[in-house]
Amino acid sequence: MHRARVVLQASSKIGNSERFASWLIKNPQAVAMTINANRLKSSTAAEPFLNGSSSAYVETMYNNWLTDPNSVHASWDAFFRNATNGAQPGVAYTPPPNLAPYAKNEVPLTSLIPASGGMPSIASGSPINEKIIDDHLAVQAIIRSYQIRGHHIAKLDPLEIANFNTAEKNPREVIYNSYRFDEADMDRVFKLPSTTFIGEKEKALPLREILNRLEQAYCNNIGIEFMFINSLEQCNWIRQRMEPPNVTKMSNDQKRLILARLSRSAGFENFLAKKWSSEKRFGLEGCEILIPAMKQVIDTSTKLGVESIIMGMPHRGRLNVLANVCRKPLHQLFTQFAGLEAEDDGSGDVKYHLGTYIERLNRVTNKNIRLAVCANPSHLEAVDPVVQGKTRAEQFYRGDNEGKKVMSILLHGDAAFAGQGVVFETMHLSDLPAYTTHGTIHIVANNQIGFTTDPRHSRSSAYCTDVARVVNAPIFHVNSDNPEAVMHVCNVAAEWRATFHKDVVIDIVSYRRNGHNEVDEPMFTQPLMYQKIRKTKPVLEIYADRLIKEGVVTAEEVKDVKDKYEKICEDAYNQAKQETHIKYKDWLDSPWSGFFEGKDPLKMSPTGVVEETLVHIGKRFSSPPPNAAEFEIHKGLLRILKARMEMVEKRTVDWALAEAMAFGSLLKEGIHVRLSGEDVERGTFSHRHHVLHHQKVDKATYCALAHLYPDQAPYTVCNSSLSEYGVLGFEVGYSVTNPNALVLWEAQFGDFNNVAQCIIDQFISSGQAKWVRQSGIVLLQPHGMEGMGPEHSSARLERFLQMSADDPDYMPPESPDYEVRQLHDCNWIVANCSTPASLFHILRRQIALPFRKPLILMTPKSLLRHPECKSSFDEMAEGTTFKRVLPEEGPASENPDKVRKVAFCSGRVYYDLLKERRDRGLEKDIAIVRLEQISPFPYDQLKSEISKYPNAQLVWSQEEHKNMGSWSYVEPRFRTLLRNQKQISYNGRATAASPATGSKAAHNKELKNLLDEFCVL
Ligand SMILES: Cc1ncc(C[n+]2csc(CCOP(=O)(O)OP(=O)(O)O)c2C)c(N)n1
Ligand SMILES: [Mg+2]
Repeated sequence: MHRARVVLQASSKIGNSERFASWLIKNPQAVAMTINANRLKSSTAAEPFLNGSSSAYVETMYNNWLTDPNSVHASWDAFFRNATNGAQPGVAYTPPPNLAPYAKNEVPLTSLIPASGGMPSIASGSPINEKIIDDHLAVQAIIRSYQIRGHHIAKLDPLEIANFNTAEKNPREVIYNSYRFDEADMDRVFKLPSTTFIGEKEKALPLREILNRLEQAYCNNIGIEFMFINSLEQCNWIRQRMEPPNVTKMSNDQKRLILARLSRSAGFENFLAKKWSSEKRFGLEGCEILIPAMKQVIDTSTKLGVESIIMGMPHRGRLNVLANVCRKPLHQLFTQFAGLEAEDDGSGDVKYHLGTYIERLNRVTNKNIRLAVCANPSHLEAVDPVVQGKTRAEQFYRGDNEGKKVMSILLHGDAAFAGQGVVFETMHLSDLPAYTTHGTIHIVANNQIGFTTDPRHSRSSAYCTDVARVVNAPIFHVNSDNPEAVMHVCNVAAEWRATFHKDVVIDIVSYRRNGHNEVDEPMFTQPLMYQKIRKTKPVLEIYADRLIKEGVVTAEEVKDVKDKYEKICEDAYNQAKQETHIKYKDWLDSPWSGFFEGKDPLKMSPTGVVEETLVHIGKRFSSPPPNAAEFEIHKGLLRILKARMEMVEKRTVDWALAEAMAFGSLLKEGIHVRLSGEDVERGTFSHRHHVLHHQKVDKATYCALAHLYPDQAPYTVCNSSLSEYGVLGFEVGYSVTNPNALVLWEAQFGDFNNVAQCIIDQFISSGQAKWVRQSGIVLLQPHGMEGMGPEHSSARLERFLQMSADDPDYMPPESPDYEVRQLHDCNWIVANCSTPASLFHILRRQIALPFRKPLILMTPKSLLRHPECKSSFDEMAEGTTFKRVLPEEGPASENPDKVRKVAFCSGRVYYDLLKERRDRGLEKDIAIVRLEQISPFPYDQLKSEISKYPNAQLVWSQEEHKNMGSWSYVEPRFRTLLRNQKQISYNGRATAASPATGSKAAHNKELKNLLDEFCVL
């Protein structure tokens, strides 16, 4: 393949600070050019940067020409023919035989001929100097190279210590590859390709100007990564906003606004430092520009129609964001430093984890805006999916299907953004139909350090933002010391989100002036960096000086703004001193207006429903789509639907039907239901089948539960990405947005909840206690020892029970509202139901409660098809309720005095016990009592069960190993209940390290032992 190539004889080391043009002509070797003698044979590999459209274009043409010379334009045909025939440099080209107009982006070679300047002139029919083609291609390639790699040499780091691009020794050299032009070339005019906007209205520019403009756009204080985006429209959109000269120029008013915001941002940190010098606050010093940046994103987004913004952020600068972005009353913030007791319930959280919700007028746009910062745990980035779920939910309830009114902003630290896997999981939700929030603006407060660790030890990627590349998000790196560049990038990011509804990243490259927190000594570990920081002026000073020099503000004005804010802080400080208590409620991020008002906090609505409703839902759920004639369903499914219909006719339900009836009846009552998780539409165990697929037409589906009643609430059932941490976090966020929804996450197998442990511990178990924020989320956790090996048997019931906050030594006094009172006081509900009716009621009870509590529900696998695991409509009809305890109802209950053993159990083991007792003819001797709800512990109902059987020994039967399952939770509570008058013993597997054996034989043996022991009287 012939490739025109100009080779630099020797390369030289070029300093980053040198301007391209001056560097070029300063370098004596640059003018020494030779034409590659072997140009016909030069390989593609030897020209790594020539992978742009121009070189590819010539290559493709050449290859086409090789197979069919008529397939290329006649001028290229002539050129390739001459060149391959060994024409000397500059004579291979002959002008085209006709003068047909050139297509867009096609280069008329004659236009490249310089009017003068030592280049050979061309007369019609004479060969053209090949250098003209070479140079033209070189210019195109250089433009493209700037677009791809300009960020490598952009001046992004205010400290000038970063080495963002470790892969390339001399990135500038890579941008130009081996191309060099001499001084005379600099004034030659080159046609600009359609993929650049540096010319604005100009179609051609002198080379010098081309290079200067590219330098300005790509190598100044903004570095853009976007050329990996596989949409030409989107790439052009970015080029259009970043390439024209002076795009970052601001008006004087805008400059003054930036300065004022910067002054507040810095003033806030200074004030805290002054008043509470040794208190941890994770100050923003070094990245104060974050506040004006966020405000700019919000201003532009509001202008573009956004009305509500949900934010998630880590510790760094959080108080500043609450004060200056959300305008949280300053005195409320300052009371957090005062060590006051709380007025309301809960255990609270440290000040830099608290959330807030505020509705206010945006003064710049004069529009009302709602801002929420989600409360978060210390676990960095864990809040990301929660914010997304909350955003999605708000969009859903507003009918904002394109994300035009509600959006999210996620803030990140550089180390956490690169290090935490949940960032990746959250990014991958960004474009999924049931999870997208239509674009998130990510802002990285990149202080180039994580606690005490340098980037070179904390990530393997060049930038901390590389994770965003997987979703084709453009990434804008920007030097925090150039506030106007930062604001420009913020505007572009907000516009990008509003235009394409896709994620975008702003990486504010800054530094951390103090230690990780205010009591840390950074010189222990980063001595050189901190020597540099000590010599670096704060950005406020840099920018104020610049604006004073430009005559935009006076020094007095700068001082005035600063003093005024200090006075505001001082007044708030004095006001805070008057406070005697703090209120956790002041920090709620998701208020449920109208939900609690006027409700009896201990009154539950009924959960039973009229039979007509059960029949209606049952029939719809068991029927093919109304257009069944055209909608071809899989034959196996037709059989399942038929079996369902038979159950409805017999007034019975299995697990799947009971679940559908719970959902359907709630939908009828106007409660939105959302079921999310891996493969939930069909169900891991192929039992659910909520979405029927047309066997012949792609994407043609039918969901009966979405079409039960004309005025029902919407039903969402969605297969998620293969993520637990991310997706469960998302659903938690969704669930806290509106109490009138049943939001469920199903684990594929219960043990996969391990991967979401952070969400379970930090948000679900403790969310209300820390942040007064309730959630009624339901976790469906397939659980059961069925010989499937260690990883598909246990949902780790014991862990959930261990985190239940009820005191094992305290039995609440009996009262008529015992159940609801216990539920009110608990942190969550843990249950292992054994009947479809229990499932039906417990799901409905989530909504019947006058408050919201998370429900952790162990769900069955083999019971889904167990002939005995059925319930009658009678157990779900009007007037029926959830039974926390299912008493013995067989022969043993008729002669309780004769009963010699009462086995308490929960979940599927009941059916094993039942069979064994029947097989051994012990139905009069052993009573089996089921705990359908394990926590809160149903003391009241168990008490009456125990007293029913005065002569019986008591055992707790479980299929899990002794150090797992419910035993360690129920044992001390039974002890409290029995008051040492009686003992309860353990019947079950021995202790183990692994949740279940991998050997079927060992499994069967263990089960046999368990059942043998159960039958010992
Ligand atoms: C998941 C998790 N791991 C570790 C920590 C402990 N930790 C708190 S801040 C921090 C450094 C964070 O660095 P970076 O993300 O760059 O934010 P910065 O503090 O620099 O703003 C670490 C390791 C944590 N809070 N969460
Ligand atoms: Mg950092």
